[in-house]
Amino acid sequence: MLRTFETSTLRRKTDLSGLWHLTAGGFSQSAYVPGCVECVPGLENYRGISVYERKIMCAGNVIFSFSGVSRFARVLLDGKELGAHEGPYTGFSVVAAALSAGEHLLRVEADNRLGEESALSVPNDYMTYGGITRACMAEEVGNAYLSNLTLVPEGRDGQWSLRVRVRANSVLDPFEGTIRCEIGGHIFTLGGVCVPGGSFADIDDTFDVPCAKAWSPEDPCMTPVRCVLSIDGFDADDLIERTGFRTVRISGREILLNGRPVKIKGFNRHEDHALYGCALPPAAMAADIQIIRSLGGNAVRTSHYPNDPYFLDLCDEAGILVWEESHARGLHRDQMLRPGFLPQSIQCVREMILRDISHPSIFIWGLLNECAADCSECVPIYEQLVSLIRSLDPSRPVTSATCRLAASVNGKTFRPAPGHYDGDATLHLYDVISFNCYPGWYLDIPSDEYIRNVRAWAEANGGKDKPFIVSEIGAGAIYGFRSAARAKWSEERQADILREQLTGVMDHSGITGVFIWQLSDCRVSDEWFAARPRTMNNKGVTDEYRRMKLSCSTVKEIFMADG
Ligand code: ADA
Repeated sequence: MLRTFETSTLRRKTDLSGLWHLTAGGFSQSAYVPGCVECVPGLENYRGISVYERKIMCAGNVIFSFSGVSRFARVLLDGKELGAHEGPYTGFSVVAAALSAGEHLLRVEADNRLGEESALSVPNDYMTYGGITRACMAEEVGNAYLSNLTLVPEGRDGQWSLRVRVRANSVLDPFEGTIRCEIGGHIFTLGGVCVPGGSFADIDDTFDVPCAKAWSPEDPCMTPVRCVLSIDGFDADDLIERTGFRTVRISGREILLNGRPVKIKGFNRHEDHALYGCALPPAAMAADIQIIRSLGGNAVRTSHYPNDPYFLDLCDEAGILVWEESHARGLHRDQMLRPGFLPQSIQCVREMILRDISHPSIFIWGLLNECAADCSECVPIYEQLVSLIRSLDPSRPVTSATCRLAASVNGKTFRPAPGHYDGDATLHLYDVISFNCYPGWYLDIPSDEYIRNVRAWAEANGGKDKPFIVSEIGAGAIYGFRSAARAKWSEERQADILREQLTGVMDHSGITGVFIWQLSDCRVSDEWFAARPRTMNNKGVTDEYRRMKLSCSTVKEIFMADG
């Protein structure tokens, strides 16, 4: 299942989860999909093309949808290429037309090599796995079918309206039809479409929804919306998406959800697990949400890429607020100026927003975590991507997590390199200011003082009177390493540092929230950082198996005590 709910009632669907034949690195056996190639014994460090094959019974026009193939995918049916896709964290579909009824051979080539052509996926402080890492599905459709259904609620004076956008597509022949929307027993007509053969037509309409029930973290009420395409009085195709009626607005230094200020108590989370790599099964995703809740958290940041839509559905249903982020972590000037960087970033932003705009849990979009925001040649890239996000979705605020503030703020003397500013030069672009900081871990400064310095600097450099989020704070600990001396890397030391950091942050008036780095330990690319013990980022409050470290009770105590 790509989603937690049925997305169509009229299509014949085949869930493509299960055993496929995998050929990679001398291995030629069956392997479970979705899954990471690195979870196959013997392929733990494999980089190369993984060839997945399986037979499928189908007929007519078939849409093959993939939620995530890492990182470059080529899809073939009966030896003929249907399409290709760059980027591990957003999904894609390919269509096979007029298939004869019977058995067909589906082949997916997943390439996890990192190089010039993978501008966003580079060796990094997280692992880029390989394989068909998220769910996939085949659906039979007629000549006319729907796609790209998105829902954006708007609330004013207690009245709700819904903006619905949907695409009507023709595989081969032109058609005329009408589209209606069904919401909880009410029917709204979207209008007529006239679609040329092999082409598409978009419909975009907004209507009042008198029956709407609001969504909130306390009462995360999801509303299914079914869109139906009718031709000559027959229902030719349908699509179901869900919305949650809520608004997100910025007022001074506050983020308002349905008019009420929210305080973020969140966790950064990588899609990573000791047993599954980045291909967490639904039960493991649901368990992560339970851990977040049990520790008093109300939010998650999808550091540093768009997450599995199934996880976002679970967040919608649990009322967990989501900061969703387009893909990029810590890329420096030369990496940002590579020819592939901007086009791949634009593609990632577009695919993320088109796919995820309907999730009520997403309250903010993030981009370009700790990239070169202090470099004059890179600032225009930030400007372009922020305005793209705003044009695709004006209903949510935008932010970027940075760690670049003027060195002099913390008493260091520093002369910026040529072409660089002294600190982040992009804060004026955002609705919310977000800083990553590790006082007590990378820096020997009390958190309280550090946050005060950062805020004062941000206020004077484009962040005046804006909400302020501490988007990362944390310290490392190796699970099971206990030390009476509270030594570095011990669970005790991590708990101490988190207590000091969280208290310093939470006591600061005007802070809109904090995301702890991080929920669980995660694997790091071997090529990236040999100095990370175990080749893992060990700042999780749980380890990679979700075993809780001592810091969990510290976090819980502080999060629960804070209103
Ligand atoms: C950064 C970065 C994270 C992680 C963290 C750390 O702030 O955004 O991805 O690398 O540092 O653990 O040092």
